[in-house]
Amino acid sequence: MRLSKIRGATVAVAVAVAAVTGTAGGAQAGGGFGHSATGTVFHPNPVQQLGLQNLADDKDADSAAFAAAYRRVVLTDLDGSGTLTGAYVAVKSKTGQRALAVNGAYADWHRDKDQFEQVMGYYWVTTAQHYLQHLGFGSTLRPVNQRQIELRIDQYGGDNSFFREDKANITLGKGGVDDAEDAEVIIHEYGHSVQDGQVPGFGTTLESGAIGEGFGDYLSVVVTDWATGVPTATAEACVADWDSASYTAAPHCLRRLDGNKVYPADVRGEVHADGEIWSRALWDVHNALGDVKGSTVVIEAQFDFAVDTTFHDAALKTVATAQRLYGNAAAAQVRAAFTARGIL
Ligand SMILES: [Ca+2]
Ligand SMILES: [Ca+2]
Ligand SMILES: [Ca+2]
Ligand SMILES: [Zn+2]
Repeated sequence: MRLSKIRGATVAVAVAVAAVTGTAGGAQAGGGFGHSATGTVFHPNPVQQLGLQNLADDKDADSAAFAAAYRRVVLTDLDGSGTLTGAYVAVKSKTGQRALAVNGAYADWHRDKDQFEQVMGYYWVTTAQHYLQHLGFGSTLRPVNQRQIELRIDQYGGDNSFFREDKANITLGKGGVDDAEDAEVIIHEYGHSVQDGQVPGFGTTLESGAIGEGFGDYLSVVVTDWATGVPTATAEACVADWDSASYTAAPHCLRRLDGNKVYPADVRGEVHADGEIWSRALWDVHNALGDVKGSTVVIEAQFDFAVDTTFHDAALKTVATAQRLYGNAAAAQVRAAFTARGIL
C-alpha cells in the first residue's frame, strides 16, 4: 500500500532522454504544436464521476462498472506526429504499446490497455497548464511552467509516483490502481513541476517540502473542478478518490484539503502529512476569494518563495501577493486562512 508519494530519485529509473530546452510558450505561434486529436479518458476518475466507493481495481480489468466514466475528449497542443508529444508534455511509456493517433483520433482504449494511461497523462497535464493560462499566467501574468515536461508511465513496482526536479520529469507508477488512471494523481505530480518551474529546486526542507505536497493536492482539486464542474459526486476536498481505493477505507481519499490540522501541534515531520496543514489554508483562500482570484494569489505568490521557505515566510508572501493584486480585503481574508492554521 502507499503511505505517501516520494520525491526525488531514490529508485533506479532510466532517464535517457535529452533535457528539454527552452520553453514551449511560443510553440503555438509556429512551432508546430497546433494539432488536436480525440481520445478517451476518465474525467477525472471513476469514483468521483460515478460516486461509487465500491469500485475495485480487479487487476486492471475493464468492466461495465466503468462504462459511464469514460469520456471522449479533445487533446490539444499536439505536434501532429501522432505520438503524445505536445507543447507542455511528452509521454513516454515504459510498458506496453505506444499510443499513436490515426486520422486525428486515438482509439477508444479503456483502462485495461496501456495506452489509456498515456492518453490520461497527456490530457491532464495539458489541462492543468490550460487552467494556469486561463488564470492569466502567460498573458496578463508571468508564464508558469510553460515548458514541455516528460511524463513516463513506468512499471515501477511500488504504488508511487514522483517528480524528478532535475529533469522536468514525472514518473507515474502502476501499483494498485494504475496511478495515471486518476487525474488527481497526475496533477499532484504536475504541481511539483509547476513549483520547480517557478523556483528551480524548490522544496529542500521539511516545511518547504510540505508546501510542495499541499500545493500539489490543492492543484489537483482545483484543476479537476474547473475541468469537470462542481458539485462533485464525492467530497470535493478529497484527493485521488480512485487511486486510493486500493489502500484506504471508504470514502477513499489519499488526503483531503479540508482537514483541521494546525501548526505546530499537528506537525509530524513527514511532508505529505504536514502538507495537509498547508493545503487547508490554500483551500480556505480559494473558498474565500473564489477560484480565479484564490488560485491566482496562491500561484503568483510562489514566485517569491525561497527554495527552503518556511510556512511562516510563505504565508507572508501569499498575503502580500493578495494585497498587491486585490487589495486590503483580499489580504485580510488570506491572512485569516493562515491564522486559522496557526501559521500566522
Ligand atoms: Ca490501467
Ligand atoms: Ca496506484
Ligand atoms: Ca477528488
Ligand atoms: Zn508529491
